[in-house]
Amino acid sequence: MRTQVAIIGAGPAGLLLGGLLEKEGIDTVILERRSQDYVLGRIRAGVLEQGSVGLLDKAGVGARMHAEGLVHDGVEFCFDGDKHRFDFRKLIGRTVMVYGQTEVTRDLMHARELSGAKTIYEADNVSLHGFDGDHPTVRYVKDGIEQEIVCDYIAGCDGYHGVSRASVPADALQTFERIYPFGWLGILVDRPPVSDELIYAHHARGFALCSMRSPTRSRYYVQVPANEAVEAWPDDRFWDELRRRVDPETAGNLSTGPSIEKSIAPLRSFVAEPLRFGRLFLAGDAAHIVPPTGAKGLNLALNDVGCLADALGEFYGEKSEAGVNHYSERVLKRVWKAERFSWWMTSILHTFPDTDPFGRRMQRAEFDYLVGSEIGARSLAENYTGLPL
Ligand code: FAS
Ligand code: PHB
Repeated sequence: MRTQVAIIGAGPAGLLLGGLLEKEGIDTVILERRSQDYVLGRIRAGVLEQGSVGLLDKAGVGARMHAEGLVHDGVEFCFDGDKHRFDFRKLIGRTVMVYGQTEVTRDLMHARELSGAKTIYEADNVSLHGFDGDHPTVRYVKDGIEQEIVCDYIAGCDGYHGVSRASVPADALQTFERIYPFGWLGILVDRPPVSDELIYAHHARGFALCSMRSPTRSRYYVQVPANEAVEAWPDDRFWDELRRRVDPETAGNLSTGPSIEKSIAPLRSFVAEPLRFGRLFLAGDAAHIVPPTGAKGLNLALNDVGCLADALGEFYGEKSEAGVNHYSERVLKRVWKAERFSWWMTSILHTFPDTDPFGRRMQRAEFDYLVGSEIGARSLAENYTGLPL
């Protein structure tokens, strides 16, 4: 099989890249290890920056998002029971879109099916070859038969545990990592959200987040120890803990019910540098990971492939290599700023086992500063709604 760009991974990064390149008339094949249903079954991100909304519109998949997504003007922080709303629209004239990653993925999959572009699900043993030369190839096994794709470029959109970054010689890559001593236990429940907007809660017992997917479906998280087992958290224990970490009004308004999904996500900050190796590019979680506190993971992934699609469009359209040569440096500048914001949000909102009384006062002072300073609040708003692409 021959294609112009072979994309590894049918998560939001791979699917959006495929959609944007197809719009430019660039031929792609996506190889995905899992089944379509498995990919759709993952419950992950929920908040889109305006830049991400624009990229999904550019790919022609924004209709359902605009019809069903929830535009939010702000978020609330709750610190040991004291609540404060940050009004992004008033502070900097920007908003965010609440629309689950599952729905983004579903819309991208549907558009790709309609375009007729090739996606190979349940592709086993994917391996990358010759990307340090001009004729890279990708091999995989489908239904027990070994296949090969000859291409011009390979886009590694296969997430943190994917094969793409692992295919780069270790001495060609520098990585930066911080692993947090806790995880997020998340549940999905078909009950109305407790609040019109997200509530990020800091409490001595740990962080909690009240989010949503629609007016009838809510998403909640509580911070748990890093090695916690989800089996230790029956629904009743989750609801009791969530009530203890939010303010009394929110606790009293919670509409609880049986969880339809429950899982624990580890938290880490991670960046690989650079993001280009000859004819191989890394994008999305294959390139970087942020703790979900700043709602940046999905948005960074979408921005990466927006840049990569522009670069490849220049290569094929204008025969210019400027974009592909600049991709890594351009993307990493914005990635590191989002890494900083995600680390900062995580640092002020979570309880760390080694935080002493002084450290807890510093966390409270961060909150009090944001509440009392319009400049501080505008900085929060600028980062949360997304720095310029
Ligand atoms: P993905 O991991 O989504 O997709 C990679 C795809 O590549 C997968 O479908 C995988 O099956 C496939 N793949 C892997 N190895 C392969 C191989 N060898 N061959 C072929 N295919 C292969 N972000 C937020 O903003 N907010 C959140 O609340 C949030 N919660 C998260 C919870 C969890 C448990 C995780 C893991 C991440 C969370 N994230 C969150 C971040 C998440 O949304 C990612 O940023 C987003 O999925 C990135 O998309 P991709 O880069 O496409 O990677
Ligand atoms: C979610 O709704 O899943 C969500 C929202 C905001 C975050 C993280 C997760 O910061």
